[in-house]
Amino acid sequence: MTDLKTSTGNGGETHQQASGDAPVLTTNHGVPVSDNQNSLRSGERGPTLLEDFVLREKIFHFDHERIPERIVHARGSGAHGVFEATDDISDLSMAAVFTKGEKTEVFVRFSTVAGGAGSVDTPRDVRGFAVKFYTREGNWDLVGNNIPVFFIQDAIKFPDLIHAVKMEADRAYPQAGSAHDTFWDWASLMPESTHMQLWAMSDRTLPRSLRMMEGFGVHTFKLVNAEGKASFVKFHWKPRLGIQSTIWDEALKLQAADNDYHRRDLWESIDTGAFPEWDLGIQVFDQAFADAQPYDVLDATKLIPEEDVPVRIIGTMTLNRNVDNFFAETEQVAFLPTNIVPGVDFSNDPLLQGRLFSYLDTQKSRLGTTNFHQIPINAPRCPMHNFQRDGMMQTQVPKGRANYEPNSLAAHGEDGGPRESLAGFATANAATGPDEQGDKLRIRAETFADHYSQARLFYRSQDAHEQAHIASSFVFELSKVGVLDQVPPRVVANLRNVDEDLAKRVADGLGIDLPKKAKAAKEPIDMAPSDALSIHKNMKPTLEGRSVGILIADGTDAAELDAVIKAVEAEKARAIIVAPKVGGAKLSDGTVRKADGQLAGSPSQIFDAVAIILSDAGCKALLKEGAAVQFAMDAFGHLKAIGASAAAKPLLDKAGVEADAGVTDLGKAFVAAAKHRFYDREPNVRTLA
Ligand code: HDE
Repeated sequence: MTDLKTSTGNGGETHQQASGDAPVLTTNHGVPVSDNQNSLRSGERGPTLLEDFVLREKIFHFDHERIPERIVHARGSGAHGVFEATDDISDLSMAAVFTKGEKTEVFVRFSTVAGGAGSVDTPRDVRGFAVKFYTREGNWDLVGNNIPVFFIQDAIKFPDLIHAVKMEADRAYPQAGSAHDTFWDWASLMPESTHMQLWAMSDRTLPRSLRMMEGFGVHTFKLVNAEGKASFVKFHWKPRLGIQSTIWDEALKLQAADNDYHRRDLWESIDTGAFPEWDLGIQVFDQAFADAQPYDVLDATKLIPEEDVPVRIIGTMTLNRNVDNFFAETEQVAFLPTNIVPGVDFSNDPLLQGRLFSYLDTQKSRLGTTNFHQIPINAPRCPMHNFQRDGMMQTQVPKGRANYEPNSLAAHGEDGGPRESLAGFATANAATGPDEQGDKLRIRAETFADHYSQARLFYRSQDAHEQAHIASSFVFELSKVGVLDQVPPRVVANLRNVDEDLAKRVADGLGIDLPKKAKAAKEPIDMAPSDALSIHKNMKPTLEGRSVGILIADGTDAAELDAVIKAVEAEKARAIIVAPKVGGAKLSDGTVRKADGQLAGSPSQIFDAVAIILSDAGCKALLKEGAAVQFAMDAFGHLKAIGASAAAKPLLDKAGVEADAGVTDLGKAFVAAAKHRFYDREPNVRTLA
């Protein structure tokens, strides 16, 4: 128990002196500190002394608290958890992490890509989905994204992509968004980015929650079994809560309402025991399948439709513990695609091959030392021995003389150090294809030349609402292109190769003439649409893990309120009470019900559905409250269910809420409606491209 005695110093400041079990405050070198309020000075009003090592150490350490932020994926949120293998795949991989029933500790970091560490959580952006498995055979890092394809085919283009998308070099804006000149200038000149552009312009880049996103390893990897037989594999994470996204206007308003919307949502879910879960799935295929496809499986701008190779679920990941310290864990975690274990191997995907260099290199720059693997969050949980020595911030103290190998020190009774083992990678480098070597060339295979067929596949697999969102996003983003008039037509010229209707809608939305179709390096083909690529076709009608905002005011019926709370909680959702004053509202039965949020700071965009429970007098008072009108108006505009008491009708009318399937009374119909979004309402509330 901390037991602190408080005394007051000359200036009236508080001194807390340790006694009992409270630890003594010390310097970094263990010297007790008697006074943490006053620096050492010559006389009461004299100069501060250079010899004050307590002051100097404290300020010195503070001055160096920041480390370079990640060049990409700087803004992230992390959590600990466990992965449990649920299927036997020993015929495919010898990795211990996949042994049925095996539980492996994991650390996950989700991130946006373009923004800085202090940027907001909800811009339109790809999300990183990086998982470190601390397996008993060493760390395996699956460093993926929430989109299964990437903008480029070759790592050599990555610096250009990132320079173009991040804030512009001279003016240092915009922060965290692609809606600006340089990104679209670059993208319009890179037809290979078209497929990913379509994903980026879809609602995939507006996740409702990190807990409701899919994750993808993106590249083709290999699994290798104990006989050395290799198979190709793509990794998928499927969220147990279903995929769900917000819509653009909602995402924009979320930025204003809560910069930390996703970070807070992840933290609070874990904190309240609603642990986020994903199933790990694999698509496994062989060289014969790869050879038969109209795309190259080594091309990271391509996916493999789940209808062609079904996703087989092989395990479940549960995030069950928040970090103890953001910096020590989430900031210092270092993911390395080079971290693989026996039984998992790389393919020759040229994007993956480039990543294998980049991540190791960047950690040295970010964390300052080649010994970053010793930081607790990065250290393997299994034993680790080798002959690497010294370096900055070395924390291990190896004993003896064995820092080289081979050696015969053991013959003299000395510790000779570790030795190689065939349990390692002897069999893991099994080749999969016949053409894995050849002449030294800077060249791209002809099989990488089709940049449009899968973009078309993606677009045509979406429902009508999703297509309208994609077209509208292109219009929005290209409308933000300033002086570079040549850029929007160039994007639309590319889109004509994807889908003529999409191109027309974008041109029309921009108010420009339809440009000539861009010349395709290879004519696109029509692939069979894949339902797995649509969010809407895969949404789960559920309230689990969601939240319902309940707007009340003085006079709200207590029984009605309690019934809604009970019904919402029965669905494993959170019921959050919003009132004009955070102290609460005086209900019909005379009791005061405390609010979870004040109306002005709890707009409806932070909830999945809203209930508005008002008395006649309460409603009358709220009619003059802009935030209350906006609460209803935005819930309607963001296609959410609205359950309202009869007395709340004037507020709904003022907010322009029209009767439809999503506007209900407070009974069972409300909870049923709250499990959905009402996309059919959208044409009534906004014009989409
Ligand atoms: Fe990354 N990427 N990347 N990336 N990436 C980084 O590594 C890089 C790529 C991804 O939460 C950096 O530690 C290159 C694809 C995630 O800490 C850096 C290329 C995919 C994270 C880097 C790619 C990703 C990163 C910056 C092209 C999806 C955040 C800080 C060849 C499969 C990990 C760091 C975390 C981070 C380089 C392309 C995912 C600079 C050169 C494709 C999730 O090393």
